Amino acid sequence: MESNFNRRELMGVVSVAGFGSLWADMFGAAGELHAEEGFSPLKLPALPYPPEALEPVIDRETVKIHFEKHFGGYVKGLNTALEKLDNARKADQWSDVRALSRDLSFHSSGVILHWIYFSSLGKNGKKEPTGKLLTQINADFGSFASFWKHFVHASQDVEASGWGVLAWDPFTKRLLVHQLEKHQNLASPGSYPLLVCDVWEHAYYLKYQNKRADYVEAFAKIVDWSKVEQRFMSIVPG
Ligand code: MN3
Repeated sequence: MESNFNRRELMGVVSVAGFGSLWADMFGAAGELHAEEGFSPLKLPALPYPPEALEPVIDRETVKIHFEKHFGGYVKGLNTALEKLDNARKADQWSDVRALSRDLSFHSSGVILHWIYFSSLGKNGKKEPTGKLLTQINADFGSFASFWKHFVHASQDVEASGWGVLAWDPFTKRLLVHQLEKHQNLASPGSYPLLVCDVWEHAYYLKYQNKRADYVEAFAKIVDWSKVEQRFMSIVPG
């Protein structure tokens, strides 16, 4: 069953229930990474709103460069890593397996996080969670206000480049706030990101320069909690 090998391999890195639908949402039918023969690369999906839609919190230019060049770069990097691993298997040549495994983790995590980031934002979205997600937030953090402080401080305080993440951990069955370094370090295996705040400088530097804290504070204005709730309900049924 050569035809889905790369997809299975990738899903092994990121898989929990629900990632399948995220992947289909992002890449559609092209998310089946292999055609019958040979390697079929993923294509950058479309930005789900015009690039100026998040102004004034995030300027048009930043959204455009971030989505097309940076997110696009991770899609390209993921394709390269998958293709090189494909070639390594065919040639039975394993001298680069450590570097390629690192590239696979870095770029696949970058792709998933960027899609969750861009598809969770909108200026006129739902400003706070309700329903089952709110109940879970209250159970795990005490209150929405207490959770949000934790998320903001974790995001502001990432060392160098990374992310603040609200994630569902299917093993402990609770919500966690993670502070990811780069895209993949300090995560819990199998935890599913629900809401992410990108604090790489490319996400805010044109408008906020070195004031990361101001960007993270303003981020609250563009989170669309209906998107976060949809994601939560898709992975925690019932
Ligand atoms: Mn980014």
